[in-house]
Amino acid sequence: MQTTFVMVKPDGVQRGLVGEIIGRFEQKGLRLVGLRQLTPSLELAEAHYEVHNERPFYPGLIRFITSGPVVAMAWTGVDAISVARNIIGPTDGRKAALGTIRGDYAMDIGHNIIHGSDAEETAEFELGLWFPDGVEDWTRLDETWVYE
Ligand code: DAT
Ligand code: MG
Repeated sequence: MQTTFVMVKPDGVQRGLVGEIIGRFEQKGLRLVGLRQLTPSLELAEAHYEVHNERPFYPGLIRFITSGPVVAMAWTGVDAISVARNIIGPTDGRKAALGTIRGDYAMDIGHNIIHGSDAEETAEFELGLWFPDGVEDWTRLDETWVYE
């Protein structure tokens, strides 16, 4: 089992997609172990996107992600990191395949609705950052039907 960090960005919240997005992860069979809504502080945003701090789009990205509420989530499942990235789709909404969240709802590379951790170390770092008190482990009874 892996746990991954997923975040609905301010555009996804403002466009009323939170319920739809949570539903997709939930229906896939992932287990929701953390959920909070907040407007990220500058400090939190800069820590989250530290790897991109030399990129030309970085100032705009920080302005965007701190512009309003986001919905931060932790999802657990077998290979949860890559499963979540597949549900999310590639970065550029115009190129992302229909059926992915970005492919279905995004028209932009910056305003692309949602974030998902890209590797085990990243997931661990991001979960610690957004869920400093940890996440809540619980038993989702239908996992006996989700997994063989
Ligand atoms: P992803 O979110 O798919 O992991 P990433 O880690 O390469 O993509 O970039 C982080 C975010 O930065 C991305 O979701 C949107 C923004 N971004 C990336 N490349 C960009 C670009 N060329 N122009 C504007 N924003 C960009
Ligand atoms: Mg990334």
